[in-house]
Amino acid sequence: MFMRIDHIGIACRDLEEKIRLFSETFELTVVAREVNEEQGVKEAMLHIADGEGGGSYIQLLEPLSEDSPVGKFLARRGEGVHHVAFGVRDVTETMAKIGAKGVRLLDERPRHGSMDSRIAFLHPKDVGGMLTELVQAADPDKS
Ligand code: V0V
Ligand code: CO
Repeated sequence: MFMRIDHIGIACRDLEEKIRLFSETFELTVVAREVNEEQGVKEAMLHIADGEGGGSYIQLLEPLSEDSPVGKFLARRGEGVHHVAFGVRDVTETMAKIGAKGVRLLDERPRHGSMDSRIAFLHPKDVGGMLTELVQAADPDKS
């Protein structure tokens, strides 16, 4: 079902500061940045490696407001791992498969994600407390 870990999302109070920390500590390069109003985040993707169907990344996330998903997470739990995202070939098909197992889908249809991916979230309470994201890369047949 999953081809690779696409990214680990990290909730940050200060995106620029965490970009410096991760790029210096782990020698990673920022390959994309975006403000995603729908998701309430300003984010940066740091490339780790390439895998089946696309790359894998660290995604650094700064909230656009306190009442956004990442803003609420920071208030409740502080900085740290916010979600794990798995690469899939067909996000709509995977949503249907997982939804049929009784896991709540937080999105009725795929949304726009980083680097023109299509994304959907699963409820953390239904998968062991881990906020889970499904990612269909813009071109899953690349690499
Ligand atoms: C909340 N909970 C979490 C969690 N956030 N558990 C694990 N990981 C997280 N990140 C827990 C929370 O502690 C509660 O548990 C319970 O879930 C329900 O919380 P709630 O107060 O009812 O709900 P909210 O309002 O905090 O919302 C939580 C959810 C929300 C997960 C429903 O954050 C959501 O819809 N997230 C999906 C969208 C998102 O996260 N976008 C930002 C990334 P207790 O305390 O009751 O036990 S955008 C992104 O990744 C992009 C653009 C990309 O990859 O391209
Ligand atoms: Co993400």
